[in-house]
Amino acid sequence: MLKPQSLKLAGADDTPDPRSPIVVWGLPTSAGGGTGRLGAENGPDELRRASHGWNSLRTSSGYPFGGGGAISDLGNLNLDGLAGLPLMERIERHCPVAGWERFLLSLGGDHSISYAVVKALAQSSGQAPGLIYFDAHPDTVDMVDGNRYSHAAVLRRLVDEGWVDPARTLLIGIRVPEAEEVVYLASRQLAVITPFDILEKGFGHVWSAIQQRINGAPLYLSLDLDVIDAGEVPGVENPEPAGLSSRELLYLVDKLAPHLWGADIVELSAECDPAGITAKTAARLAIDIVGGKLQGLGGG
Ligand SMILES: [Mn+2]
Repeated sequence: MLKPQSLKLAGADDTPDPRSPIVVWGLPTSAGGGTGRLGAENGPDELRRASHGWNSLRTSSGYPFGGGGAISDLGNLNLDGLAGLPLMERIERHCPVAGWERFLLSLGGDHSISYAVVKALAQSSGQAPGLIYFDAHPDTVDMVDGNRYSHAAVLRRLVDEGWVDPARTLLIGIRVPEAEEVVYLASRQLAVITPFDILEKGFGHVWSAIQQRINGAPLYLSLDLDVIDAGEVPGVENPEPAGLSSRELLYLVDKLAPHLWGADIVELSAECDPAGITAKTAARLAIDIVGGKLQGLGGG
């Protein structure tokens, strides 16, 4: 069901081994979207392709890595024709990492995939992670057109079903919540940092809020590319103005990466990315995540 392929994330070993400290897989679907532009099903391969745009691999803060068998890209899971609950169940069933025993980077796909991945990891370990959620949207509507597993409902499902720890959850970059989402976020006391908060309080404030959630239990990063300003990333399903710059996001992700236990990068829609800039930005984020994690593990 998992199709190994010749196109791999830069730095990944030629021969994938699911027991590697860092495991990468692609979840090519746009079935959880549908409120805007599509194309997220090509996201995993477009990100992989863009990751080969540099001659040598180093994180944004300069840590060099690559080779040595530490990173395995297992390919894409076939999700053709699936939507809603059956789509989630397919992802959960084939999740290549049990518990938090090794680092899993999932390449979306629209944001709905995060529900299935986080649920699979939390369920198999019995440990609900803290969650750093970079997104323009809080993804906490109850359902979209009857779909409870829409990309706009993913965080609400994770919180309500207990697959993440709400006290260790932090939303960053939120700027266009729906009315029902404002009510929901307050009712669950979920912490939100908006781009205007960042403007007023600076990045020291954001980093200390992140640091409060690093301690102890597992910490998961879910990274919706639309957290970045629409002017920098046209290739997402729902681009929004007034977002973070890629420089700001890479700064935070580079610092955060060594502390992570799992991550995803979602919503890359190559069809709306004529100059390939969104794919290149997504690739840099992936490089900072796996490179920073390797640095944290003391290898590479
Ligand atoms: Mn999202």
